[in-house]
Amino acid sequence: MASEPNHFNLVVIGGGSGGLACAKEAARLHQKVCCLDFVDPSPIGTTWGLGGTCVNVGCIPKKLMHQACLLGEYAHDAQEYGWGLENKGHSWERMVSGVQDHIASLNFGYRTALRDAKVEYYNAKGRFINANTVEATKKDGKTLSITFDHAVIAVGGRPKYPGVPGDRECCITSDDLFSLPKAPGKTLVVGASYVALECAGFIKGLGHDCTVMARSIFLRGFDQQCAEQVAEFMKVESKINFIRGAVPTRFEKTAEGRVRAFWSSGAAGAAESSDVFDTVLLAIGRTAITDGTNCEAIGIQLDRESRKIICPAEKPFPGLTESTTVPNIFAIGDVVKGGLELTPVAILAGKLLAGRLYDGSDKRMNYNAVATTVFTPIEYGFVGLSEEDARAQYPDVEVYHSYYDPLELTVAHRALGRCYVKVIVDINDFEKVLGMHLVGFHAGEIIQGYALAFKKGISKNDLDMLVGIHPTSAETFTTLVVTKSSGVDPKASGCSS
Ligand code: FAD
Ligand code: NA7
Repeated sequence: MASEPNHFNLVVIGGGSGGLACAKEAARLHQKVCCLDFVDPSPIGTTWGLGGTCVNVGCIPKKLMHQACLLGEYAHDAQEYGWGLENKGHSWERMVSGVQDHIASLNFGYRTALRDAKVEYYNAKGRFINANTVEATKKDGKTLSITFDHAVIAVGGRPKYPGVPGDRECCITSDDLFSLPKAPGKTLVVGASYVALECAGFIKGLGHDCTVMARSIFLRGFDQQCAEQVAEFMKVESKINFIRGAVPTRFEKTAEGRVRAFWSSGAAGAAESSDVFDTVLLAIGRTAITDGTNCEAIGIQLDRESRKIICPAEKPFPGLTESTTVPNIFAIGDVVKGGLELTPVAILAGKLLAGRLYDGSDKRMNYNAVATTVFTPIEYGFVGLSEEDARAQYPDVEVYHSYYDPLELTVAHRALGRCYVKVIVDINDFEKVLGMHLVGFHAGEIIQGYALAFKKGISKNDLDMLVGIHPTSAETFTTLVVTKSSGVDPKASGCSS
């Protein structure tokens, strides 16, 4: 069979973070591999190249625009440090052009990498016909039948719309924001999680009036003390407006081409409020785009609400797997129910799966203790449990914490009293560290370093015995003495003692 032109050992549906990693690794292990990638345009017509969400409409443009926002802050700091800088404002168009040029170079790099790896790539949408056949439909409507021994579903997700009148006609999502041809202007961001707060942060930081509409808590699932600190910073220091306890009810285009947004508390009969915005960004979560693959029809079980793939445990291993309910078809990345919507998770899961299928490896993805960072105007990085989860899972928990002022910001007199670290420990297990959290600057870089130690298993004493690098923000983890239970004020106090 393997010699037939349209038969492959492995077909990967989805050329994003996970799919590309899995396809390249399988090809490196001498398999005949095909990768299909296709992007349906957003309701306003935005589309993009090979590489998936992270490269085109996720991590990469988001971090670059966050950097653009930080540079504005640094320009302010620079003046306090004596630099004579003239602030001529920010050009959205110039930033978008630079960001999109970089993305185009990455798209090209991915195509070249697939060619070099000898992975057959089709810019085509994959749809299962049966458990060994996929139909690939190209942009021009031409179809190709492809058969396979194994398939991997790595189709990721797309932003949700709330389903209220005018949402698709009047609003944009993160799929559109990073290539928006002109500056967003006065913006309403609907949603209060990761994507909503990050986008609101850089939109405001680049000089645009910005309002966040939160229907309930900030950063659901994250440590709530830290989440509140991030939101407080955005409100007080970044001067972002917040509407809490509200959901949009409808959107209308005005005669001037702006958008009137209506909202209420969501309760039946609740009064509506409204305001006019240049841009409304919906960031209310994502839906897995598994329906386009017809996978349910061939026996793959999906979660009804999220459309994510249910991956049953692989005996004798407990926990999350990449196996679907069809034995020769697997799932990785954002489509896995109960997984983590993070690029490095999709990549490692894809590589490890290829190793298990084609190299006799037994290495499995560990979805626990994955470090991450929210790139809001004050960043929030963590690894391990939130304080809420630690207290729910362990009977005796202590929290060591401290506010700190990064030295660099003291001369600039900026954001003082806002940076915070906390370490959560299990009192009954020699103060084993259960979670490490940092609200501050360069949080991603700092937490990435500590994440390895955390994964290996450390105690509070290990942190105390670690000699810090002075003067850094990261060293605050090595000097924590104030416990929450003591009630002592954890405010910053100059050089760490
Ligand atoms: P994707 O990268 O989404 O790739 C799936 C690909 O499959 C897409 O190209 C899609 O068009 C294609 N496809 C879909 N259906 C078909 C089909 N039927 N046939 C062929 N192709 C198909 N993660 C981080 O780790 N750090 C961050 O800072 C971060 N920031 C983010 C910011 C934003 C705004 C967003 C939206 C996400 C962010 N993420 C971040 C999450 C990260 O982008 C995803 O976790 C990651 O891209 C998931 O990879 P994947 O391979 O599962 O899917
Ligand atoms: P999340 O993490 O699913 O969060 C969705 C947010 O949107 C959350 O604040 C929700 O509030 C809110 N929401 C959901 N539905 C609505 C409606 N109908 N109206 C108003 N607000 C709503 O999604 P993100 O897009 O932030 O992140 C998804 C992943 O992408 C994330 O894990 C990153 O890795 C990348 P709630 O808390 O439910 O009240």
